Amino acid sequence: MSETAAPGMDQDVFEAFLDQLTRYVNERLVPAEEDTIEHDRVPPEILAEMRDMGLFGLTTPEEFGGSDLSASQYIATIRVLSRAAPAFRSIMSINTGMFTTALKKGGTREQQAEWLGRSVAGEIACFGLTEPDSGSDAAAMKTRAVRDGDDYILNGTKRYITNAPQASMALIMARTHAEPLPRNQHVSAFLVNMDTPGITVGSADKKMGQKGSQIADIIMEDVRVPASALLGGEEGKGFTAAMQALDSGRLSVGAASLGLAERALETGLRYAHERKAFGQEIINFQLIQAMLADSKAEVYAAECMMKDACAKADTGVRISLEASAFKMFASEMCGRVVDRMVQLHGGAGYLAEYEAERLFRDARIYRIYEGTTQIQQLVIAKQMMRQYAGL
Ligand code: COS
Repeated sequence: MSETAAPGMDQDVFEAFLDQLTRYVNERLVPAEEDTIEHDRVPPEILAEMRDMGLFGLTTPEEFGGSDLSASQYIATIRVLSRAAPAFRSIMSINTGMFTTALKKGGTREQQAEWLGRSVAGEIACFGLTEPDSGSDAAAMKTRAVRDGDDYILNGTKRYITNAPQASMALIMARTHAEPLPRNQHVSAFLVNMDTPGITVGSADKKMGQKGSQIADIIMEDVRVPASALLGGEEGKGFTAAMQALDSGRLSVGAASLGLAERALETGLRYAHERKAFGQEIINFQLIQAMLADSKAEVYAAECMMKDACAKADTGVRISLEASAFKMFASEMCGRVVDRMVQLHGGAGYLAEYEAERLFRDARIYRIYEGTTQIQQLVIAKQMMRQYAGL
């Protein structure tokens, strides 16, 4: 049997990188959270540092200037980064997750060279799938792309688009057929410069949490792009590209949920050692211990799922079931953990002064974006039915 090299970066080099990143997260990003939240943006000097560290090129092949991490390495990196406020992951993870995945799996070589090169250099990307009238039912999108000579003309509105205000590049999913086609082949994907005439970005939406990460509408009115903008050079591949990108994006949201849950648990454990009630630290009370223990066990379960799903991804097989299962469990788990940590804090848990309150708000979106828990259930069940049918 021939030995195949493990995918990704040399493991020793990767571990040294992860140690360095862990220090950066604790010593630089966590102290920068207040500024990030107050001004609702990642501070420019931190963004520059993140670019210099190569964080925008984590998943890009070396030939295009990236580090070509394996899925296991990349998702481990996202988990570490997600111990700090979510904005730091959000600003780079559309590049390294959905945008890069779609290009790697579906882009032509010319498209990869141009757009992955720009992504590695730290130009910010966004991913335009959701619309005012289509979220979970992604294929029902209304945005149209109509061929006009050597160009396509795009019209439509994309909604809740992470990083839209900062992005210079977008992957926009649009209908190239007015009527639905089997397997959603009416959808195509386009690589679009955000400064193309006809594109307007709405003002950033006010959200429950995740301050520092911005979302907004992208409005397209007669946006003319060259035919070379069509991902893969072929119509009808956009839905598959989006779903493949989401498989990767869901691993990333699972890891973000895990990182946030770990942070919340540390906060709770610390508070339980400091806070006194009935004459002693509350950590001595078994009902407090139960909250911590249940949370720890669930964090551990999510960690095991993450490692297993990523190990499968590293073999190159389709991991829709595992990505959805991990994303669903980890995000729901994170919701339970942050809720318990607020409870453990008592009245203090409801105050903005303690970070348990922010973590509670920040966690809520993980059960919704990149596919709600209910959508993950559908994906998992569909894969189970396929396996049952022997497909
Ligand atoms: N990998 C490769 N190809 C895929 C794929 C994947 N993960 N998922 C779908 N496809 C392709 C396949 O060709 C599939 O046909 P087959 O199943 O016959 O092979 C085709 O796309 C159609 O897929 P499906 O039948 O699953 O499409 P549905 O219209 O039933 O929609 C859901 C599926 C609902 C799961 C999908 O619309 C979805 O994920 N919605 C949520 C969108 C979302 O997460 N939005 C969040 C915002 S984006 S950041």
